[in-house]
Amino acid sequence: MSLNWQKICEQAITWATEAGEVIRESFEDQLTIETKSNADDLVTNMDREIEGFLINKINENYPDHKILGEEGIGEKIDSLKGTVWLIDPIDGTMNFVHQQTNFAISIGVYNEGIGMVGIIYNVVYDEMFYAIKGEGAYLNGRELPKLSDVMIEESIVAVNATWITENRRIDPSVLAPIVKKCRGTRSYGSAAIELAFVAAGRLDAYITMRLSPWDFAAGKILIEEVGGMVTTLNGEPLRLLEQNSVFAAKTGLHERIISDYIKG
Ligand code: 2AM
Ligand code: CA
Repeated sequence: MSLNWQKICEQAITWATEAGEVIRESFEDQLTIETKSNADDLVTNMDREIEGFLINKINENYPDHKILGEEGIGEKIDSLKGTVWLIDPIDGTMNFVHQQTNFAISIGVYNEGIGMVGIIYNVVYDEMFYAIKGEGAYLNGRELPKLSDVMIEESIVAVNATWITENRRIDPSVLAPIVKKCRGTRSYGSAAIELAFVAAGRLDAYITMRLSPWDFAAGKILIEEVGGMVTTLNGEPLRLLEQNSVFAAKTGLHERIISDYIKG
């Protein structure tokens, strides 16, 4: 039986909206904050509650689909066969904890490895970004225009200062010239929001050295629907079951940054 992607998109929007309501109502409550791999890698009771909420909805409606979620409540998956939901209940947990803004719910649905539905809900701004493969990308019901090219001198590039100072993943001298050449840089602290903003044309490019599949699964679908590119920093296809560097941009800008700054 073929799946109804329109219905899946509508359901995912409904669940993300409900989850967002729960998160906004939780702002008054005391959070339980724990650290994971290191002192800056945070998880709260809300991350777990929202992941559980989404997994229950998916399981109730699509018991044969697989789910990969950041907090690992779903099963471990090692292949993209069938239909796989990649979910991040709160992308930008540090923002959620410290600022109560600039975090998102990210849901990507892949079928046999192909991105079919992408949802990013910017919870505090009540901005629902969504796309169905081949049907365009939308923000709160309005279709997002196709992206047009821009010269680097007139571009806004999202990049975290981590990657321009000494770090374990990239020589800072690779990205520093891009920072110098572009019109301005921004960093929102939520990969999903940064990817949604590239799709919406608010950012021209986004570069980061380490994201997990649930951080970029939905954003990749949104950006590709408006004609943008999402690859590793070297321009290779993203591996959906591994951590990757991620480089998202308008198509011409993407090609020129790779040829002039990354491989140049
Ligand atoms: P998170 O809040 O869901 O963990 C912050 O710069 C962005 O990078 C956020 O989207 C954050 O997602 C993600 N991020 C932070 N630490 C990460 C890690 N160790 N691996 C992968 N992604 C990470
Ligand atoms: Ca998260």
